[in-house]
Amino acid sequence: MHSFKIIFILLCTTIIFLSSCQEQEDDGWPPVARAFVEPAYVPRGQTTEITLDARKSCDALDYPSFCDASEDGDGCPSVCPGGITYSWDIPGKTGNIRTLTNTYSLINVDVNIDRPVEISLTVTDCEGKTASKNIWLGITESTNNSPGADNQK
Ligand SMILES: [Ca+2]
Repeated sequence: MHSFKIIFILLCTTIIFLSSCQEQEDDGWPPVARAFVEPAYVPRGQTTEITLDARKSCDALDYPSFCDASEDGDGCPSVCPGGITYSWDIPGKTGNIRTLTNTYSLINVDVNIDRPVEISLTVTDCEGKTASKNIWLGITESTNNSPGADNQK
């Protein structure tokens, strides 16, 4: 019976701890992460440039006015308050990331992969809240093996 008492006390402590955490919601909501990759497939084992686009990410619930609704804007800025920062995890990356905006919302990068990989975007708002989005980058066989290339000769 003694161990039941300890478990009960632990349970109560956990509940009190969790409820105290939930009271701290006044520093806002997490941002929203959106990410796209172009092209969606790269040749296996060949260094290929891809474009990663996170410009539709933003702190949508807290600062909707910072969300970029345009087709070819720079995306949400990395300023505070209201902005977000962008962090990419790119398996198979070779060389440096080349950013096309003032932030890392739109980047070019070379990759060389021999299997499909999952690219991860993490965005962080000014309150330190984060959101992540994973996107798959697939592979195609090299052109010599692709159906239709040699077979049409
Ligand atoms: Ca927020």
